Amino acid sequence: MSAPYRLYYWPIIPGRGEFVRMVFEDAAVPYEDVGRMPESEGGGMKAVAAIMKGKGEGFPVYAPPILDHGTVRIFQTANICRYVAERHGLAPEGEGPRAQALSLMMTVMDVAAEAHDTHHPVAVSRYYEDQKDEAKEAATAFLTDRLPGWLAYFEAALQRSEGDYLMGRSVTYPDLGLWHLLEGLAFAFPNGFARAVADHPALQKLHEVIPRRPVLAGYLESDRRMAFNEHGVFRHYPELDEDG
Ligand SMILES: N[C@@H](CCC(=O)N[C@@H](CS)C(=O)NCC(=O)O)C(=O)O
Repeated sequence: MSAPYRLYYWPIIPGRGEFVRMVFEDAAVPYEDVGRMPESEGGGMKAVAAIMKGKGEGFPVYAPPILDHGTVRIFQTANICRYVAERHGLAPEGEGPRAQALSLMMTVMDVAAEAHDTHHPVAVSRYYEDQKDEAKEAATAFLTDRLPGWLAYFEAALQRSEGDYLMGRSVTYPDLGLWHLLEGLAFAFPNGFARAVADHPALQKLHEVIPRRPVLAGYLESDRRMAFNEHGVFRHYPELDEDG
């Protein structure tokens, strides 16, 4: 029997951990969500904190999400998604396409990081309430100057693909990541996102079809899927949205 997958991520937010869950869930691969397990079973926040920032035994990892798989311990969201997807049929075949898929996933995570920084433009270590004015400025710049370009890029990537998905006719992990990114942006900036995505038919189609995938649909409708909230990467502060 192969070693279990153990995902370490904060239990109270979907956050970056959700990009990894999307891959496990779509591939119907069992995994232990350690941060969401009881402390009595070795889970919870403490278990996550115990191995981050180079603590704990073995390969030093920095920030969650972190994945343990037997003797393999890795971090960085895009890299974890790649690792799982390549083992479970959600990555393209061949070295070149696999490297391209990783480029796409890393770009998804770049946009997620910029979306996060709209509510924490001064310092991640300080409260949103202490940087609200700067956050408004950053969110306006993100929605005006940055988001249109990111979405136009992904639209072009989908249009140029030989199929309906980023890497061709089959869903691969960057499609799942892009879908979750679109969900997060729609939650955080309902007005700004609706305007930005309006003239991007391929993105709209991807946004519609991914949640219809039979296995994934079961997860998305279940209470295992955590709702977005005001602690995670994507936060809805109405005052930061367009016309907010
Ligand atoms: N580039 C990393 C960023 C990881 C990250 O920022 N993780 C957050 C949670 S989403 C965290 O807990 N960071 C702790 C810290 O930086 O101190 C990735 O994509 O995984």
